[in-house]
Amino acid sequence: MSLTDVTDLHEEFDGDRLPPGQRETSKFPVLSKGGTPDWDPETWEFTVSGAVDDELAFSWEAFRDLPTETQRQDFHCVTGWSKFDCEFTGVPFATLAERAGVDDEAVHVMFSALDGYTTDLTLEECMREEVLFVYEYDGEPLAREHGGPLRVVTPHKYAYKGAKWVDGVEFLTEPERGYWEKRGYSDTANPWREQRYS
Ligand SMILES: Nc1nc2c(c(=O)[nH]1)N[C@H]1C(S)=C(S)[C@@H](COP(=O)(O)O)O[C@H]1N2
Ligand SMILES: [Mo]
Repeated sequence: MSLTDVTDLHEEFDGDRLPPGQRETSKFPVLSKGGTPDWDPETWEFTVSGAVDDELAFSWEAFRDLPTETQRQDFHCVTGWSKFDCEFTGVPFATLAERAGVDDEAVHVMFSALDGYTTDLTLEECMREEVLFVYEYDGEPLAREHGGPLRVVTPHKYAYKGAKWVDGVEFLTEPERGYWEKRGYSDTANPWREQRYS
């Protein structure tokens, strides 16, 4: 199995591995706005929509046929904890973007999830290699409370930018704000710049 280590990405932001104001934890706390939503592998559908050439829809079975990558990543929660060396396996965002064919006018992305959560990022920030749709953690199926069957990871951002239970990604021609972004959390969310609030 090939493993890409992206735990050095803090160097790009001239920061320490532990971003300012964070403390390291070896636990993996659960942070959800509500409970863990139900999912049914028979009816679950993941959609790619908006400003693309071809809108896509995947069943759980079809999604599992997409090529995956495993990365070692750090995880930074805006509430102040960081977890180092998470091994995530999933499908790169860029792979799905390529398959759908993103329009030239697309500049922004909105992720949606089974619990009604949404979060947004610029297209450019999504196309980075470390943005993955993850379904395995440390070689095991991703736990339901951590977003299983499928979640997004964004180690270059605070973790609220990574939607758990993700079931849709929409390409937008203008920026829009997601759940926490509308409620005062930072749009840009760079941990090394301590962009916690807007
Ligand atoms: N669908 C969904 N995704 C979500 C959230 C949520 O409430 N719903 N919480 C976010 C927040 S604030 C954080 S810190 C991480 C927490 O992930 P974890 O519970 O696996 O630690 O998920 C993010 N993604
Ligand atoms: Mo968070």
